Amino acid sequence: MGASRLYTLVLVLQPPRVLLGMKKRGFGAGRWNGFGGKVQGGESIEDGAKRELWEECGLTADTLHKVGQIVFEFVGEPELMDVHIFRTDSVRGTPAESDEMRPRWFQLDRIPFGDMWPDDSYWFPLLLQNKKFHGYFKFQGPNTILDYTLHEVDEV
Ligand code: 6U4
Repeated sequence: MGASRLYTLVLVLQPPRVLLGMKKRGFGAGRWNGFGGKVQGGESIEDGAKRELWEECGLTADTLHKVGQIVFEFVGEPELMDVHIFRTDSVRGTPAESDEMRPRWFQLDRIPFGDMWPDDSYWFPLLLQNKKFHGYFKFQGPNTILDYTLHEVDEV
């Protein structure tokens, strides 16, 4: 297994609520998720995360906290997805729909796991407990997890 590509994922977590976006097109369309995407050449991972948050729902975050890193393998795809996950509780602006995402607040006891990536059911509980984590998920297509590892870490 060879190359990987950097991605970001940002969760705006303001207990008792979390902001998710319905992905309207492309990879993961039809699922609720955090905001994020590919890191571009010349930008840091954190700057990429802030840019995607702004582009996808119009929010500005001054500070992001690293909470996790998950590598995703999709059987048949040559490139691994190396996803860096951030949390913030302070943002500026009002969530706005973009071409890519339709944002909506969810109560933490009503997170729509049935309409999210299946791995989210594993690591969201850690996020909500303020834990940091490293993970690896091997998918067969978009719905089936063949294998995974997930463990808490002190530093992401
Ligand atoms: P383009 O269309 O190239 O502009 P871009 O917004 O750069 O896309 P995109 O939308 O393909 O990137 O990024 C995928 C997003 O989905 C990233 O935020 C990472 C996230 N993601 C990918 N697999 C995931 C998974 N299994 N579980 C999860 N988030 C995942 O919770």
